[in-house]
Amino acid sequence: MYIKESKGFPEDFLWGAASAAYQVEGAYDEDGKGLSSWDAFVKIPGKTFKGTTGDVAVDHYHRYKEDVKLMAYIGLKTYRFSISWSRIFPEGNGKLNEKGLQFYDDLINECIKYKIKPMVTLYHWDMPQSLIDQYGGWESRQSVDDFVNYAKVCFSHYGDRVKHWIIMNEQNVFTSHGWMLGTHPPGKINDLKMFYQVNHHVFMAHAYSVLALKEMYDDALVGSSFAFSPSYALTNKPEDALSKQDYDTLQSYYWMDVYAYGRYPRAALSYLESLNVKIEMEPWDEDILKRSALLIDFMGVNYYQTTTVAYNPPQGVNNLNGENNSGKKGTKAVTGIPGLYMNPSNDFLDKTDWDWAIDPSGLRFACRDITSRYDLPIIISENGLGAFDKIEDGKIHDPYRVDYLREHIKELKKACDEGCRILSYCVWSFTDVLSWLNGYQKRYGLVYVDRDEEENSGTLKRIPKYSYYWYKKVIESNGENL
Ligand code: BGP
Repeated sequence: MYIKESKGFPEDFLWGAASAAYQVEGAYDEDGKGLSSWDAFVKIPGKTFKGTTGDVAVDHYHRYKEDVKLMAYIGLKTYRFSISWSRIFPEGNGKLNEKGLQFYDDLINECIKYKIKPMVTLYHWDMPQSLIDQYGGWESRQSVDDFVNYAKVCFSHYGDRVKHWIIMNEQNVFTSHGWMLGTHPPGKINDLKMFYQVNHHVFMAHAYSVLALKEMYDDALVGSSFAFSPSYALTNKPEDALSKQDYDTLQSYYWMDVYAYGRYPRAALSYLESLNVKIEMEPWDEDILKRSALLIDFMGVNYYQTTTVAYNPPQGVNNLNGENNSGKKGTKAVTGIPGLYMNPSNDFLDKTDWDWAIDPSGLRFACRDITSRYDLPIIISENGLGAFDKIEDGKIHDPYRVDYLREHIKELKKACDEGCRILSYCVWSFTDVLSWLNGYQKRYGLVYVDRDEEENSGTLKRIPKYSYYWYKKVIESNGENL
């Protein structure tokens, strides 16, 4: 849409950067923390790139003060981080761990000291292992009660200082990797029934948490973050357009509709019925989902790339996992579900070394789509570039990351001009972090961390990259100086 004059970003826009507990904290068994699903999963040979773990990660647990100080220097307005459930409840339920509570108290207070608003994610994939041992984790309905109990403890303990809450991070990603692709815990492959059942439990955990938070703090802002890859039809053949609809329904709206409308898309339910998949629900679930949908304040969006969709005949591509986890460009395979759709590469777009399509306009497309469909404010809770960064003369020159971020921010600004209500933009990630399946070599940070795949490698020293200094100017100019 051509808008004559840009109004730019709103004055109170929250420029941020993000992390997740498992990817940065380390200290995996310190101060009473229980093991999480990821602590256990990474120890299974062959599950992660070169066997990398988050045992030490980038040691944020011990170095958070240094990290927050670096955030303060560039004037970061918000720091998005996640709480590790098994630090608060080592067993997931039962006994509370005061030292775990204290860690996040300290981190939150440190942020506030520098006027950085803490934006807290409650679940960024590290389920307490004990709950998996007790009853299969998310596979059991019991997980809903235990999650909501954990959520309430966090709300009542930190809610006086934390205004922005993200309940779930990328429910679509952790459930599909966990129960369809077998690449995240619990490592199950093609367990379609359980995949949808688990999702229902996670939706209920999200919904009850939203209701609980609003009862305690009606001025809190709450939502969940969705990994949104908007799609383009490969051609204007009607069958490609319909496959795009199937893709959107099953891969995007299936989650966002539940968060925002409190109901599953009808086409998805019909499809599941045809596969004999029936989601077990309590009679009151629909009502709870609807009530929570009325209360969410934003749609959280983690945006990295768009997807291309083409019709896939019943005898066609049958491949759920095409991921390139090595960083060897051009090794991603085409994925597809026979009879529904396939996802060929988009020849109009450049790719990262991990074959993620680089598409800044996709971010604007995502915001426009959410605004039209749900009319909700949006928090961009992640966006960034994974790359091989090299130190030269003690410095990291990453103009490619600046280009990536600049182009995405430009498109975001256009989305604001087009009426989207964007509240915040968080770069993934503040420091370099452990990439779940890609080790330490896939770096996203504005700040370099001296370590690689080997445990106890590197000094863990923090070195601000060129992109860090660039982002400082972006924040100072409220997105005008790009
Ligand atoms: C999102 C996750 C993040 C982060 C990011 C980059 O899916 O929420 O935790 O990891 O993607 O992904 P990757 O590390 O696989 O490159």
